Amino acid sequence: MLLQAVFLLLLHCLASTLGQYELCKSLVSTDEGSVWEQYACQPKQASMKDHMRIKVDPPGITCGNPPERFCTLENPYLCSDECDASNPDLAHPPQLMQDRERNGLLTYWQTVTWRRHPEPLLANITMSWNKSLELTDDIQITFEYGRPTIMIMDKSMDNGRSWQAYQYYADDCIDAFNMPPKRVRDLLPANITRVICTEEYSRWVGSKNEKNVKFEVRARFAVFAGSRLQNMDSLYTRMESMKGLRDFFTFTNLRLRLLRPALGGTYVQRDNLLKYFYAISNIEVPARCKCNLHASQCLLQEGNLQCQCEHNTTGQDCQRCRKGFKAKSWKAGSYLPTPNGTPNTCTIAGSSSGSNCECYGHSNRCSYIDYLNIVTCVSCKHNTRGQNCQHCRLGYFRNASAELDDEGVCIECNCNQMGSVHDRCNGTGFCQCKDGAAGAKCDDCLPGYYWKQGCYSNVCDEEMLLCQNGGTCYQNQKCICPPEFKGVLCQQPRCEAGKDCNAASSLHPPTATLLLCTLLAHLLAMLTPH
Ligand SMILES: *[C@@H]1O[C@H](CO)[C@@H](O)[C@H](O)[C@H]1NC(C)=O
Ligand SMILES: *[C@@H]1O[C@H](CO)[C@@H](O)[C@H](O)[C@H]1NC(C)=O
Ligand SMILES: *[C@@H]1O[C@H](CO)[C@@H](O)[C@H](O)[C@H]1NC(C)=O
Ligand SMILES: *[C@@H]1O[C@H](CO)[C@@H](O)[C@H](O)[C@H]1NC(C)=O
Ligand SMILES: *[C@@H]1O[C@H](CO)[C@@H](O)[C@H](O)[C@H]1NC(C)=O
Ligand SMILES: *[C@@H]1O[C@H](CO)[C@@H](O)[C@H](O)[C@H]1NC(C)=O
Ligand SMILES: [Ca+2]
Repeated sequence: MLLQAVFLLLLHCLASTLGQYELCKSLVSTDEGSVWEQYACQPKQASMKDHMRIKVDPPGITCGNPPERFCTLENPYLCSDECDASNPDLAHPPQLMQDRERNGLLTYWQTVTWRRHPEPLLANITMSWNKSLELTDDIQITFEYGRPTIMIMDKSMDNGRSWQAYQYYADDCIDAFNMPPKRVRDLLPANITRVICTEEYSRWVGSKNEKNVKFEVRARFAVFAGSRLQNMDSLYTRMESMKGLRDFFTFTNLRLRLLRPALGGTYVQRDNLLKYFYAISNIEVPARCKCNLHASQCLLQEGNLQCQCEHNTTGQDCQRCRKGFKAKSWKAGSYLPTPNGTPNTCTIAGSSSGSNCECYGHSNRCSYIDYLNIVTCVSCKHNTRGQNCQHCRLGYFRNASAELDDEGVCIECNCNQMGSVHDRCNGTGFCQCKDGAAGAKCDDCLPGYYWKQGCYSNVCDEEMLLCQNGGTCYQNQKCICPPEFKGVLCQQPRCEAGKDCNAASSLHPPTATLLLCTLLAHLLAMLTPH
């Protein structure tokens, strides 16, 4: 008991001197010797601008090629400044947004001027890391010569395959985006992950007074952790419990869409378009690598950030268990219970709780079945089943290129409902087809059949089952006959031989009358007593 108390105290000291979750494991001595204790851990915050790749679009948007003059909003008639890409002293290439400025020398990327007005002056800045990151403080973009009056920040969480809006910026949110203006500090806790439009960073206050545009992270954290972030435990607890909160701060790429430059607080003055352009001197992105609480270090390896995974995990984000450590399925570490969290370590296959039940990482639980005297995995995930989660569920088949412990080991059969007998398939994914259906998934028809929510044999075609008497075959389903013919293949004339068939269309009223008369005659015959 005492030992435990001392140990906990020690841990607490460590946690408070190191900052929270900075330690993945430590060697502690117990009565049985030294053992590793494991804790939830995460890398420190870093300045991610050092690792970002910047791309600027469209290609000709950077100024200086050809060289051009520009003026400033504050000094609109002194247009002596020059941008020249071929002169290092006068060039403003994109990398000046992420350099480390020395000796107070301001360096910035700059675009061409708005000579083409009224065509909009548009520029995209795409920042990529090829790594999941989590924001730890405000993103801050520093604009020289005025902040844009309309701008969107986007983010991607899948290395640029899909994008979503992160925040809208405008001097008039209704006018630019038809969104009511909001400030982060006014958001309710439940609305903290909302994508808002803000006017705080777009209004004209003079280009030297306020240069920064922020994406506010600190103010969002403060909603849970207090104004001085004094209660981080409360934030970490929310990170675990509030849906979408952690993902809100997670990204792999950011994109700035600059839609309208600073205007100096007035309308565009067409007689001097050389004072309108974008210039960015710095983009600060304070974040940490997302390592799923399984690493305290994140290092550059072959040009890419990589979590240094502990807890027997692996992958760029420690998002998998290492080979041979898949007795349970992988889980992210947890911030709870504070202050040290839960590591959710991957354990060696076959060693889980001494029961020797291998579930290939598809289940966390085993259960002993008394009357069979076996231990079996419970609730196999990833569409597996069986005592060791070693089979695929019905309707799934084994992925030949995946190991048994791969999450993608079972592939859905995907049998076509109309074309197949049932939704099961054989070991190579072939479904069992109904008559006339074909293909691995039974979504095709054999020759001589046509598809109409299943396969049906052709009524007509261009070879054997020809429509006759000038009829045309409609999608193998029926013959469209000329008016004088009927029958499946239009083989039958509408009127029998010997009858008067001259006026096919005027035939109907007399026929109907005839029919009525015949009926009446029959009726009369039935009613008449003999
Ligand atoms: C900026 O990116 C958006 C979204 O992909 C795209 O629609 C737009 O055309 C891009 N603008 C420029 C100037 O490349
Ligand atoms: C992104 O990172 C992964 C994992 O480190 C690496 O395999 C891949 O080559 C990287 N892609 C680029 C474009 O650098
Ligand atoms: C918060 O979200 C609710 C809808 O979930 C919305 O009705 C309300 O206006 C929002 N409040 C603020 C301050 O954004
Ligand atoms: C794997 O995790 C166990 C604890 O479950 C630990 O004792 C062992 O050192 C780890 N192995 C490696 C190679 O990290
Ligand atoms: C089969 O497994 C491989 C290896 O894990 C994986 O890359 C692939 O996506 C899987 N195929 C399907 C259809 O899930
Ligand atoms: C599945 O069925 C297809 C088509 O009938 C056949 O070619 C394949 O060999 C079968 N695979 C297995 C594992 O039975
Ligand atoms: Ca700079």
